[in-house]
Amino acid sequence: MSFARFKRAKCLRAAGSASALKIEEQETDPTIGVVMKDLEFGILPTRNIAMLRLIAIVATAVFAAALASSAQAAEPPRPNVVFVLCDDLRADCLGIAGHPHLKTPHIDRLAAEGVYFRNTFCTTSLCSPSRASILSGLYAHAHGVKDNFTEFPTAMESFPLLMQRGGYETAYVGKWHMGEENDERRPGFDYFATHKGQGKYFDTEFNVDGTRKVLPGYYTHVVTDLAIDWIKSRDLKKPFLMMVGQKAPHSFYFPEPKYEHAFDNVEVKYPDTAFALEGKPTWIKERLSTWHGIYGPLFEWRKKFPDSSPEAVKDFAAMTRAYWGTILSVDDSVGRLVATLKARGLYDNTVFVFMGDNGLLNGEHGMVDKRTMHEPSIRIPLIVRGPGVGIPRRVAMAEKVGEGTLSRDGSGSTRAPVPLKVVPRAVSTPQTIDRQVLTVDMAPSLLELCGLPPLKATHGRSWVKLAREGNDPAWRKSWLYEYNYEKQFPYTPNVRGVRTDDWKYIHYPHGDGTPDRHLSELYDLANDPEERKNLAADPAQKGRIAELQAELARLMRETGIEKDAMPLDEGVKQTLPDQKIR
Ligand SMILES: [Ca+2]
Repeated sequence: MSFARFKRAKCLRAAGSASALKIEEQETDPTIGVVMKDLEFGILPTRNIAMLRLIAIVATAVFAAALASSAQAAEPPRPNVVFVLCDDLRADCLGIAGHPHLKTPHIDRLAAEGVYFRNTFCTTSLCSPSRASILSGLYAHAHGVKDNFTEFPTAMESFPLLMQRGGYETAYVGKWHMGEENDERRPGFDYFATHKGQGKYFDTEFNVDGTRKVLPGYYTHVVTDLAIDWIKSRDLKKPFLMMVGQKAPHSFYFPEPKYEHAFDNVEVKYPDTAFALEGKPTWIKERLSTWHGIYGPLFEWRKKFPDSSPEAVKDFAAMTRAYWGTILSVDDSVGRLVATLKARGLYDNTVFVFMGDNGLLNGEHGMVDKRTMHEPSIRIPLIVRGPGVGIPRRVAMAEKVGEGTLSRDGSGSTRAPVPLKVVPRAVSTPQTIDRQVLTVDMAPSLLELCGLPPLKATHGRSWVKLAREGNDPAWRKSWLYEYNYEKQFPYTPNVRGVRTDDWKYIHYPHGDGTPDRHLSELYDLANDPEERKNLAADPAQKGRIAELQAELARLMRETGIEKDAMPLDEGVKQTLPDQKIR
């Protein structure tokens, strides 16, 4: 778009003692994804109209030059991708999600400048299966990583592999966690820096692209350093993909020293739902004192267990504060990555993804950990910022004038506006998507954003149209959840369920084809988002349950389940898991 295409540009004198500088434009330029409508510099509280005009001329010239520069490129370069994948990050543990105590300004800013997918879910709430679904776009029953001990199949397609084939330089740093004992490079990546198993919050031994060494320091910053070093070493002839696998905020929770006491003054209680177990399946009550229950050891925050006394909540509070503390470092890491991209002029052509692999129960229904199909376990954060993402929005100028900042609401300084500096930038108005987005949607979406061919097979759908237009009437209205009983963690049965926009039906197959031995669960999510009242035994819901069972069967067929193979449910056990795999 050239300056000549501006339909109107004019200075308006606002009423009263203040003046407003305004440029109006009704056209949209799809190449830059910006609606140039009603650009407003804000209220300038000065009497110097000559200076106003000077500002107008310089501001519009600078902005027009920026637009012309965008238009001159025959084809926009393919975007880089920076993908931060957190481990066990609850969807509500971000400032943008309205958390009452956690401040995450860097992550919030990504959301403010991009798209915030407020209803994103994992299809299996367990680290390795979910990570494999993010990479491959497939359900666990199809990619085969059904537990935390299975490698991602080397021959399986993934979005990094297709990006590498499509001319991207690809890198992975941090927690991979598919294959406990393997820290070698995986297919699809030109550079790989990971470690065996879970890694540690301090001083983890990494295999940095073939060289094993202990990298001293706090994990979150160590992997950020690795990522930044790699980004800085690009010659930029090729676009790149940098995936950062954070360990945080996975258990056991150790914040870095500066955040160790960040939440000491916050009172933490068990959530109300921990005590509202009437009408719930018996296995949920059996779980209370186990490794995954609120009266159990709480990832070693409680030394004497089980303890159901009211005062034992102090251990739960300490655990929760530590969990939150690790998230503050993740936000710092995002800030450093963004600063690096900006300093190298890469930010605006980089798709920045911030995501979690699965949710986490923090006391809800008396549970800690994940694996179940309850909301805190399946909800994950997803924020995407970058070219091709987000509907065109109103854009404003932010500009420093003298010692005061002009602002759109007129709250800037009243001092004389010298010297002049004008910088075009996007205004921060979060674009929130409410449709149900899944882990399996990531791979098809990123490939579309990068202009690459799709996966041969996927259970996911690209959300690019959703992200660009704000809605997609043909978007899914229901989806399948699956989890398989683990002998190593015998605290959750087999789970099969369906979630629609408003309802959730969960059942717990025994694993040998015989009738269920656990009560199923039915929740009216629109009226009971905290899943307090299980309606599965309500005779009035018989018809609805039949409908949801039919939908579950349809989704299983759609995702290629002919015979639903799963382990035998050996019941909830009070034994602790093996020390090596905790
Ligand atoms: Ca995880």
